[in-house]
Amino acid sequence: MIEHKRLQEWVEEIARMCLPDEIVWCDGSDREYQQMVRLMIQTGTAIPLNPFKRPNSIYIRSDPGDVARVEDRTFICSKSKEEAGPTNNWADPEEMKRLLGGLFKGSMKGRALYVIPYRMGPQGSPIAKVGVELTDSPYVVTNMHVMARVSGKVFEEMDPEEEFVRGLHSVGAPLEPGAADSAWPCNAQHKYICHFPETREIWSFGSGYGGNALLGKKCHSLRIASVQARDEGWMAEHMLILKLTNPKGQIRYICGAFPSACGKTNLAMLRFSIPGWKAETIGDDIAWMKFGPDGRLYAINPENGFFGVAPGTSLKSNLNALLTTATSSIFTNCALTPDNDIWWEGMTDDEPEELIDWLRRPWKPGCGRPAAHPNARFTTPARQCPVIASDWEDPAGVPIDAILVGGRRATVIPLVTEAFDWEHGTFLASIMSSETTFAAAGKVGRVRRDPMAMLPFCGYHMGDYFAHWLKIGTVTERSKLPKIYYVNWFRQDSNGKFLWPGFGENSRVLKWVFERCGGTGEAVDSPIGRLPTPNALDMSGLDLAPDVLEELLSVDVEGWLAEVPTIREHYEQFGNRLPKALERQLLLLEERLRKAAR
Ligand code: OXD
Ligand code: MN
Repeated sequence: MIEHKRLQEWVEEIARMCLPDEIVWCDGSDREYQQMVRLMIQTGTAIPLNPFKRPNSIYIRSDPGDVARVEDRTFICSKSKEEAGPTNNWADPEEMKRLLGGLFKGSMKGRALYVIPYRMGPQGSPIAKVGVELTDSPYVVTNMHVMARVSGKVFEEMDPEEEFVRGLHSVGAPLEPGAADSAWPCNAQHKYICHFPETREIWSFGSGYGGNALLGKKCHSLRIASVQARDEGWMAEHMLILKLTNPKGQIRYICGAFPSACGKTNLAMLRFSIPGWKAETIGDDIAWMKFGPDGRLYAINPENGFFGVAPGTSLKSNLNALLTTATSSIFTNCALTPDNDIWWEGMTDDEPEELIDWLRRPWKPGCGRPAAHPNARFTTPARQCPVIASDWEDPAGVPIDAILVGGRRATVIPLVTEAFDWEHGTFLASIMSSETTFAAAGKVGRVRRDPMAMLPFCGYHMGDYFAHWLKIGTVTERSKLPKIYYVNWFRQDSNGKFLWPGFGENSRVLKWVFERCGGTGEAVDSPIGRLPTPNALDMSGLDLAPDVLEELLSVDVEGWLAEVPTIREHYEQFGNRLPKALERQLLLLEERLRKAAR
């Protein structure tokens, strides 16, 4: 038990509601992790993988009705609907607590209540924050061990008066005495992922999967933290953090905001294709940034591991992720090989001759079904990544030189565009769009505007969030702000073929960004921002037809003009909370495009 009165009172209060058989205070030790693994093996939740192929690793299949984040069941329960804004589902906090109180009542019967104290961020970091998740799921305990820094000591290290985020989670499947448990207990019919931003609370019911259940991740580090960041003058963003070193040994740090399953983990672990350059990983999903004493923005990765989308992770797309997951990892909804290892679509060039698919059915190549669920995941410790940067746990964070934003767009958006300044960059980030993926339940492949890749993760009114970004741009000297770039690796030709090779070749864009940050790197003004001049990208060793590069770096004036009314429509939803500066940016863009069209 942790000696902290407010924490103890809260745990007792929740236990009176949920009626668990026992309360287990977690310490984050390896012994505890192994205990949870043994428990999951006993209950049929987990299968140990072949220790000669995948040491210390387990395989888990979820319920088919519980495979992704559920955005339509995710609520921001701020005091007023206005505060949650038009992009969030809102529910009155008192009514939601009443409704959830009914569901949580007795929901942990027959199970243990695990108290998971954790810190998001490195020890001793002024940017880090503490949280506690109460859960009845051993799967959540093991995943939280990997993804957060779980330890009772986090309370010793913090000021007793300091606030901590309180997360409550139940799979919503009480066990009657003597009843057999299911391999993946959940309550697929009654999922609620609820956030109470004013009181820094999260109540999640019914789902055991990923971002719905590992509350330190999306719920705490993005939805609640975005509100804390607004209140305290910092930034909580859905961004990877990458460290780049050039052949002279100069270092730059870059963040990147991309929607779910758009290659953030691949970019975060990319292998530079230009000799002499080095890319190293700081984080693959979330960045918390605060101003340092020198007026620059410093970022930490609040997480401790990677919860990556498995399908498509291959030698070509992400060798480093494969190496990271070679041991001590959790695999969910992948396929199982006859020798008890895992496989997923794209992992190897040749498909295995037989597998057991994620739904426990025999699988053969050509059977017409994917063997792994498209949102199958690996949970793996960041420290195992062969290219983790030596300073990834620097408590001070790393100074950010550039921010990339972008989505998955087949048309219109060029390979890379540099914003004229922070305000223009905020504008570009606020209109970024992407085709939807399997990371969230719902229709796949639809283009939606996903500002700053935060559409599912911003814990308050998106118009105010834009205003917060603009305010950040006024706090320090312009020269100290990161430069902002709008990128698109996913442009296609008329036959649906990708124009840009992507993956490691994205280094060519990163090199240009690096050079621009140092005052070199050629660029030319265009109506949408600054584009690399024809020779500015280092294309040595890459066989790309000059007309393809030209197309990738051209401004589709007609296409952009056609976007303007849709941007206006996107902006209209924010009403009078849309900052005037962004309205002005849209008018300026339209004016520049019309001039270019003449
Ligand atoms: C994730 C997501 O899991 O964005 O990182 O869905
Ligand atoms: Mn993400």
